[in-house]
Amino acid sequence: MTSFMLSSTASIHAASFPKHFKWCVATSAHQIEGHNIHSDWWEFEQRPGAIRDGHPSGAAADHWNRLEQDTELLAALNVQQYRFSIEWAKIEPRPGEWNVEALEHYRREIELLTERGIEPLITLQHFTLPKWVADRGGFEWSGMPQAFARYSEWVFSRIGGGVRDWITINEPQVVLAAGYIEGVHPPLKKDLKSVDLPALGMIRAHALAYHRLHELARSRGQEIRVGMAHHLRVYEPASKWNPLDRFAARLLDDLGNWSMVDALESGVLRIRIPFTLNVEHHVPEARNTQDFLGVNYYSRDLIRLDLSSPGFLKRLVRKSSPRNDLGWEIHPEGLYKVLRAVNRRIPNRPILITENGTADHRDAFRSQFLVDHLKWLLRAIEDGIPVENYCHWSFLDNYEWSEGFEPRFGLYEVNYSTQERTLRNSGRIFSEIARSSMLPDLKR
Ligand code: IFM
Repeated sequence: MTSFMLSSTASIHAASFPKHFKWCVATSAHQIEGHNIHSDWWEFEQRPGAIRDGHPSGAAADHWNRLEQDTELLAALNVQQYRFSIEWAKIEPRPGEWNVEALEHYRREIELLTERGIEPLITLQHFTLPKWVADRGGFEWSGMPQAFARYSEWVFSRIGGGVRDWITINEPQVVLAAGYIEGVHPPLKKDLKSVDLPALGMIRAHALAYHRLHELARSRGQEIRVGMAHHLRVYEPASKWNPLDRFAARLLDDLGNWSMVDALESGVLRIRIPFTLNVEHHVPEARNTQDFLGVNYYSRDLIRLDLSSPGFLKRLVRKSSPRNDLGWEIHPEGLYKVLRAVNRRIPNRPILITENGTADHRDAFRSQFLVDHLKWLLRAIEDGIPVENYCHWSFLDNYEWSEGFEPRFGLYEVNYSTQERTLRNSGRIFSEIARSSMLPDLKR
């Protein structure tokens, strides 16, 4: 096992991050809080075979009962910002029935953070839905935009007074791919054509919530920003000499990376999948509804057109490339490529890095991953790309959806038998970077 240490010669990367740059770590409610019993995921996890390691989320990292201690651990990372999600299924377990205790819990969480000078960055929907919403069709349900906007307003009007930045929906691209194409997340559909309705539902839900939150904020004289967290990947042809691979990579880039981003700019959602789907939805209320762009970056896929694969595409990783515990390619330059692509598409819009991290249960390469990605991020900032922050995924180990508890993304290790948290070496390095806003040279 390789472990990385901060060099005793204090060799710090010459350039440092801008003065107001914010260091942040991220989580989502279902993955850490535990007992999300009124959600669609809770039900899904009980099915045999649903979760790779066979474990439902249960108590997860028991964060619900450890707010005080966990906030201390957050503060020890020297972060200025914490991205977390509010759980709709806990706030509104049945239609129109508002759980005031759950709301009070999140109010307290915001208070604890604020007392320590940590700014909350709130996600309103991160993969899970209340079961009653999922039973009505989730994002395919015509009442979804109203229901989501009503929930968002309820939260904002009661506990949003001190919160500036709001993320409506986390990774719409992953919800569509995993839930509607690959069929590994609820609602377990496996049909390329089925992405049309939920994609439209997400755009409408976001747009309605965007306008309602802004109206409310205006009426209170509060300044807020609202956006989405987009999962952006690098898609490159498996062989750059093969025009079919180039075509396939381009297609996936348009569809996977940009269809939702563009819809929130232009108010037009275009989904083009050859021989399958060719639709254009006009949603004028969605035009110009991202005050910032949330970027979740993890990896690169090399794309091969392959008629025998589902969707006619194969995702490959070059044999020589480093991979994480989940087999994802580690491609730090990809963060730079993605940021350049965003800034070319939507020049000068504030960008938040809402997630970046890796599954590394031995903490063998996370430190190097972190520093390498941050070097490329710094280069993007030096190029003038307006990136305001960096949220590392994740603050602590958590429930990795259908992969269960095995993948370890945390700066803190969690022992799920005792719920004990231990700062990893990479966590130490992160906290030093967050304190100094400078990059260390790591020695092995
Ligand atoms: O754990 C997830 C998170 O919920 C969404 N973005 C990717 C992370 C790692 O897979």
